[in-house]
Amino acid sequence: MSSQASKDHLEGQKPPLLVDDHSVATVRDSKILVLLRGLPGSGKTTLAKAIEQKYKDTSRLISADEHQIKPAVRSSSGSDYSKLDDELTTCFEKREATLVILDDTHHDRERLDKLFDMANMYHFAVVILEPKTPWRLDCAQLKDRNHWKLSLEELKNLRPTLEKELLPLYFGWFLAKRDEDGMRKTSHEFLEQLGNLKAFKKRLLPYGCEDKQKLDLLKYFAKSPNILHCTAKYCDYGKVLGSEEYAQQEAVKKAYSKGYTLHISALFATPKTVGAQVELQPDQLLVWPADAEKEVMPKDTFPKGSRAHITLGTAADIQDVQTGIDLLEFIKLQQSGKDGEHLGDLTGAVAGKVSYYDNGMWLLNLSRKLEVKSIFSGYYGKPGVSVPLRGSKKGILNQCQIM
Ligand code: 2AM
Repeated sequence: MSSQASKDHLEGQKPPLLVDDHSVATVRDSKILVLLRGLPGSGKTTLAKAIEQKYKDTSRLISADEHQIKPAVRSSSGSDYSKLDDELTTCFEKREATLVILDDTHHDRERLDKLFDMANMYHFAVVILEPKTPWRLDCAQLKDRNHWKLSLEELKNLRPTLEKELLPLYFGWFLAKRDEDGMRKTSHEFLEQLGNLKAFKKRLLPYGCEDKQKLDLLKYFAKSPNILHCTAKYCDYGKVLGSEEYAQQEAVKKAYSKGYTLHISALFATPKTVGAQVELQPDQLLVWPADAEKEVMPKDTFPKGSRAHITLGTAADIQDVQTGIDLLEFIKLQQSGKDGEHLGDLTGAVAGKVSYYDNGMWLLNLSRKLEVKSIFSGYYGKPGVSVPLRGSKKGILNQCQIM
């Protein structure tokens, strides 16, 4: 290999958030917790320091080594971590950094669960990075490389906990903080203007309200995802058939931690969900699963990417997954030649044509597409514990008021 080719090869092994300008700009606008993961001596610290250097002004590197936490099977959930966790909590609470990098083996599931909980609580998206060094799983080499002087035996004990990839609840594009705030405002504006539309006020029955009542759509859609995102592949931590294969795809590996701009062409509201339609670009379609549409509507045929959306809110007792199903219902009607009835126009940030499709289905075709920055990553969280949502059941009380 020529020296240039070898340099290119090494650059190609670095995660996008380190080498790709658009990704760097997106990370700067996001709140991200980077977890380095791997055996001692595998190259985590080198990678962690490179990321810290790249984001000097906005990052904070916290290292288990500096807290004298020796990597060992089942040692990680004990009190060794109390000082590190204090540092991490202070960093989150005092907003000391928008990119927090944790350098540790991260081999212990219990420890990871605790970190995922903390990331959720402070609205940080999680990115898990592993060094790509050729010796990362080679215990014989690692024995001489790790500064903890772990024996071959100790390394071999740790290895099984780290050689299997950690699969998320789902992979997807997570909106950068600044664009997420903007998107939430846009969603409020849409619901407010839609709720005030004369035509909407005349068609309240599907929303469980009588005519002459006022429906507060912001209260009706009180639940909203913790971090707005466009799901690419739902894995349920590996329980969903094909999720391991998905994670192994070269395109998915390349996309992980990369910044993407999502194009939003329409907003929609149904009695169950409110969402944004995402028009996936060719590079985004590379990580879109071939069966994403069939997964929820097996009998119908849609162009690849039709289900791509951002859930903005859901009504009481409705699961997020419903938003993509609702979007496909609109597309199905459009495919059958029913384009909806043009019943009004919205203005300002949500300028566009409003169409009504029966059964309380409203679609706003935006005059100007919205563009939001996002990072492709996974949502991890604790298995068996539902994803934290903003809003609560209480929020949907009094959703209808007599005018
Ligand atoms: P969403 O993408 O429509 O918001 C956790 O449930 C997340 O995974 C949600 O964001 C959810 O919906 C998404 N998701 C995608 N497919 C799913 C499925 N088959 N079951 C549950 N959730 C799914």
